[in-house]
Amino acid sequence: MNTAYVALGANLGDPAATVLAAFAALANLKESRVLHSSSLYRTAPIGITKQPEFINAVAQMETTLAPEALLDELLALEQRFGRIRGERNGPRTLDLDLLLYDNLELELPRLTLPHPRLHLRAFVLLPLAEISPDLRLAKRGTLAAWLPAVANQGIIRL
Ligand code: PH2
Ligand code: MG
Ligand code: MG
Repeated sequence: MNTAYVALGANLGDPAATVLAAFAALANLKESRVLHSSSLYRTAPIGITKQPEFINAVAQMETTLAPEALLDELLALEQRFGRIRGERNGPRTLDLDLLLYDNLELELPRLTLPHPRLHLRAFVLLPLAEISPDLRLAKRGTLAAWLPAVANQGIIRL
């Protein structure tokens, strides 16, 4: 068994309902189960700031799928939820990002682990810290050490 963390994000349609439905879909993924789901967070858009607020959350999963197989399942779920890939970092009905997979460090064209920006984003760090406060990141130390750096990013736990 392997432990994987998945970030959920949505800012089109009914984002809160989508993220809750996505948690349920993750729980039904083959060879996998959800161990912990974070609260939902309402978050200010990072990057392209002129787009609707996001709902974000994080799931801790247990899986026997290999990292790329899990990624394929996540991308298929995005499609099932009606994701249309438009502008990079633009609005989306559902974004599922693989954040961490055990302590694996991986650099593939389509998958970098740990997720290269996770420690810079309150919308990932806060839900992650909620469900796994003692987590350490490969080469980046504790989650807690990164929290002050994102304190000015607008985020509300719902
Ligand atoms: N995702 C992005 C870019 N910006 N901002 C927030 N608040 N939440 C996101 O999930 C998000 C973002 C690219 O995936
Ligand atoms: Mg993303
Ligand atoms: Mg993504």
